[in-house]
Amino acid sequence: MKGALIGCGFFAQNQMHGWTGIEGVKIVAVCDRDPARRDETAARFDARPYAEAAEMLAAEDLDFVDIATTVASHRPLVELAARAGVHVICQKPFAETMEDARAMVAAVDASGKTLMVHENFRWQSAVRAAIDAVRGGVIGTPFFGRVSFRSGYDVFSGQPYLATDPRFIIQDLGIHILDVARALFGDVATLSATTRRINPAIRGEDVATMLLEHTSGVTSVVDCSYATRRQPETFPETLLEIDGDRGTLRLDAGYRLVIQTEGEQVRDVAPPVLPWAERPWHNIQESVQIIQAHFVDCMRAGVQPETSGHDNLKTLALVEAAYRSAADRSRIGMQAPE
Ligand code: NAD
Ligand code: 89V
Repeated sequence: MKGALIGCGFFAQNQMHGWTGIEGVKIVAVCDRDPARRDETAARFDARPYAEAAEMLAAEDLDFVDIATTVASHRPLVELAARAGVHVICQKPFAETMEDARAMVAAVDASGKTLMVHENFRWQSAVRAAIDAVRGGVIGTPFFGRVSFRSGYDVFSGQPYLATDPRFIIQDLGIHILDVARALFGDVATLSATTRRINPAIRGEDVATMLLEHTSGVTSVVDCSYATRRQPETFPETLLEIDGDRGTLRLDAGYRLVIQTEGEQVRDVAPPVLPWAERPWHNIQESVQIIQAHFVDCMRAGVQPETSGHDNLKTLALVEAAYRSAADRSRIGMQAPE
C-alpha cells in the first residue's frame, strides 16, 4: 500500500517511524509548506517532497493519506483527500467544531473510503490491557471509573501552540482520556466539568475535572492536569481505577496493572521502547504504530476502524460539552451526535 504524509512537524516524525514498522506499507511522498521540514522528513524516510497537498495528490498514485497537521487545516485536507478518492487518517483533535467534523465524515463517506481519527491513547498497550480486562468481564459489571492524567511535564517546548491556543488541556489531552472513558464504559448520557488555568504563562485551561454518567450505568471521573508537580512524574501515563461488582482494576503509575477479585493479580504492562522511540514518550510512540497497524488491517478487510471518524464524533461532542459545562456550570445531556 502506498501512503503519503501531510504535515512534517513535531509529532509526524513518530508517525513516519511507525509506518516503517508495518509490512506492505510505504510512505512514498510527504508534504509540508515549510521547506526545511518537508525536505528533512523526505530525506530521512526516502519519500518525494511536495509543498502542497493538492499537487501531491494529483501527482501520486496513493491508497491513503496520513494527515499530521494541527487542527485548523484538518477540514480542507480531509475534504481534499476525499475528493481524490483515498483512505484517510487524520490526527486529533479531528475538528474545531462539530459542524466541521460532521462535514468531514460525510465527505469521506461519500467517497466510499475509510476514515480513521488518530485517537491513539486507547491503543496504548497498557490502557488496552485494562480495556480488554474490563470488556472481558474480569471485574464483573463496572459501576465506577476514574481516568486520570496529571503531570507537570513541559509540553510547550515541543508543541508551542499549546501555550497560545485559546483552548488547551481538554482539546489536546482531555480528548484522549475522554475517549479512553468511552472505550471502557461506553456512551455518555450526561457530563459536567470544571476548568482552571494555573500556569499564568499560557492562554488556555491547564486543569479540567469532568464527571460523566454513562448509559451503561457507570459514573466516571475524568481528570487531567498539566499543573501537577509531583514525583514520580508520570507523563504521559493515563492512570485508571475501576470498581466492578466482582472486583477492582487499577492501572497504577509505572504501568502496573492490579486486578483484585478473589485474589490479587499484578501485571507489569510497561510498553516496549521501540528502536526509534525514547522515554518517556515510548508509551505514546508504541501506540502510534499499533493504531496505524489497525488502520491497515481495516483498509484491507474493508471494515470501519474502532476509532473511525463516526466514532470520534462522540468523543468530540464530549469535548464541546465539557467546555460548555465549564463556562456556564451546567450539566449537559449528551445527544447522539449524528
Ligand atoms: P506541528 O506544528 O509541529 O506540525 C504541523 C506541520 O504541518 C507544520 O510543519 C506545518 O508547516 C504543516 N502544515 C500545516 N498546514 C499544512 C498544509 N495545509 N499543508 C501542508 N503542511 C501543513 O504540529 P504537531 O505538534 O506535530 O501536531 C500535529 C497534530 O498532531 C496536532 O493536531 C496535535 O494535536 C497532534 N498530536 C497528537 C499526538 C498524539 O499522541 N495523538 C501527540 C502530539 C500531537
Ligand atoms: O498526545 C497528545 O495529544 C500530546 C500531549 C501528550 C502533549 O498532550 O499533545
